[in-house]
Amino acid sequence: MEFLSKYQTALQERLVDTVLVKEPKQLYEPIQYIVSLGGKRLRPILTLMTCDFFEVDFHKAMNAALAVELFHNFSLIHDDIMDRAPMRRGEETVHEKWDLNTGILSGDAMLILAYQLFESYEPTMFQELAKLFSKTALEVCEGQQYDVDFETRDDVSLSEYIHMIDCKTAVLLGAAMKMGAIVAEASESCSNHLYDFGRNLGIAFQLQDDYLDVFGNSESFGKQIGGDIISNKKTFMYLTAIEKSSASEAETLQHLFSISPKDPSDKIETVTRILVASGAAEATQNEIERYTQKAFKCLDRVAISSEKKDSLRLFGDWLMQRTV
Ligand code: GRG
Repeated sequence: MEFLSKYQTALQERLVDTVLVKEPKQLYEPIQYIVSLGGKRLRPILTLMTCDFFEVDFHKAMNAALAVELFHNFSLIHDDIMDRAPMRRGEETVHEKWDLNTGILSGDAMLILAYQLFESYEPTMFQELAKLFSKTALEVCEGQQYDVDFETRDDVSLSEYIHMIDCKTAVLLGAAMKMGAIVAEASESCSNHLYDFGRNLGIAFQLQDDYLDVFGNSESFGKQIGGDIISNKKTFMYLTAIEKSSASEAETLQHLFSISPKDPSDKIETVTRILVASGAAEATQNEIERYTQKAFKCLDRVAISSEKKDSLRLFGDWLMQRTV
């Protein structure tokens, strides 16, 4: 993805400066640590790219892009605490490397730092960006709560699941793009279509994340494989398998998702087998494709050149072929 390198380079330089360690080190080192572990930087790239596509210097969107990436990294620290996850981006999670309280406070500081970055915009733009950011952050919280609630429910529907990942993951991709459009002073209609593009792509992206959690490679994916199975997460793939399996296989799945064995390897193996045999794994891939195409459709009424729309489609296709 050659055309992304100019955004990546500019972003990396500014990110390094944004997370410099100062006193107290215990607060700032974990911030530098999580950010320096890398990641794909999808969300800030989307912000910069969107601004650029409206022919406005993308550096103008840099602080909004940095805010989105800091917010994303903050949410990863807190998510890993809530999930008791040992690994992130192939390395120890913040709460494992330091401790729980450090993860909570450094995460909180990142959220404030993210808000602070909007202060560089003039009042009208600041208000628009901050408003979108607050709305999005609250939706992410709602999504996270639904996710937690679903762990103890056995009647979650597919549409409830999609609503949960829309809130937890997709709205941030949509907001990242809309922020680029706001900075570029694009029309409201264009900004909203790009928001919808990002949101649909975000749903496809989270479905892909769930798929990779089972079928990915732990080294390239950077997380423990089978983590969602271990923590009994009722993903789209699990819910589809329940619908598509025979009564006895569905019962096995339901039972396995009600226990937490010390050694989860047999559980992971059986669940994985049922996910494939029931056709749920394939159905999830079809759903990823359906949301990706839905996202592409949103580009029809965006006033940017067809060449730029092609770049966004390329980006979407690349995202859905990822193993990371
Ligand atoms: C918003 C106040 C407030 C609290 C946050 C913890 C929490 C509440 C929400 C969790 C949100 C979350 C972590 C969703 C998962 C999204 C997701 C798919 C993460 C992985 O994204 P990638 O693959 O990661 O882009 P990299 O490592 O590439 O940056």
